Amino acid sequence: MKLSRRHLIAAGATTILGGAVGAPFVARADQAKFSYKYANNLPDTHPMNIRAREMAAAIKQETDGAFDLQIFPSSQLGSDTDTLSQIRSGGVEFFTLSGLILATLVPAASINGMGFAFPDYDTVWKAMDGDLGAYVRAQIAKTNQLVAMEKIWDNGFRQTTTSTKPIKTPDDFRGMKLRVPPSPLWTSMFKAFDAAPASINFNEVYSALQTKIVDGQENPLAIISTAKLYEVQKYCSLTNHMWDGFWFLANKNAWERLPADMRGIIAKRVNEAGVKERADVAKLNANLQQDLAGKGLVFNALDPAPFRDKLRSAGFYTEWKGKYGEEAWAILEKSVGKLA
Ligand code: X2X
Repeated sequence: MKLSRRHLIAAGATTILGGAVGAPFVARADQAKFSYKYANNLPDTHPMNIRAREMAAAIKQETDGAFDLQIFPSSQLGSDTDTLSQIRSGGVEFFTLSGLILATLVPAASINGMGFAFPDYDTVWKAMDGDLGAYVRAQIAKTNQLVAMEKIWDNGFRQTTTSTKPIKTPDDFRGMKLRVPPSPLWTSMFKAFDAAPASINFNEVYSALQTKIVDGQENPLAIISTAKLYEVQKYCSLTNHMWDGFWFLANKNAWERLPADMRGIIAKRVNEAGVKERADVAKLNANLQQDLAGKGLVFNALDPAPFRDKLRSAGFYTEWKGKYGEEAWAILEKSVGKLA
């Protein structure tokens, strides 16, 4: 048999492949059967993303490489509003979203953000790992599009920053142009303080503050620090006006497509990472004040009582009790005491 040049090249190629025996096989075995996207709106340096990376590595290892979680921080896949649409349709498989923004789809999900309701973290975790969290997750499940993992991740108690003046009494909010996340509860609360709230997604907050489209915004210290909002704000008033957390959401179809044992591994690792993230954020929020003051933010504490009184007299609690309904409101008040 006469060997043509083409045959020789082909034979050579076979030999090269042969010489690398095992390599293509290993590559195939290592290839994830499932590659899911997880989107979030926070910087890479926030504990949410640090714990998520750790969690993704643990899941990969425990599933022998069969499940690969790709993390997209900093709203890389779109604003929260966009990403909420994407997770509903399955364009994104996982998303951590503030319950208050999720409330644009599941109204009950903003209930933990009720103004001046939660006094401390102990009360928060008791409620969110207990009846109140279970109630909200059941409402999320009713969408038939989303599934919420059991442990809500911490965003934190929200503080108010401005470029104009500190907030010391409720009247200081009067007429203030304040960025709020897109959610009826936020708009309603700051309107009750006679402020001028503007709904802006988080991915546009830094530039909205920098260009003075708004005077201020409100977020926990861990975000003020990691998103460098201190660069474009002067005052930080410790309003602690609401507690906010992130539900770790899955697209329901994508979730149910996974084998049950894989779902078990993922849920366990996500919840475990969430509990670690809570500790990280609480620690940051407790320790960042000094650090941020060093970067130029001027801090003040305040008495929350007049703020709560103002909301009460503006009819804010009664209005929201009507919106959430008796059942949900009773669960909230069982945790935090009487509001309305
Ligand atoms: O948008 C915000 O301010 C943030 C990052 O706190 C939320 O996700 C609600």
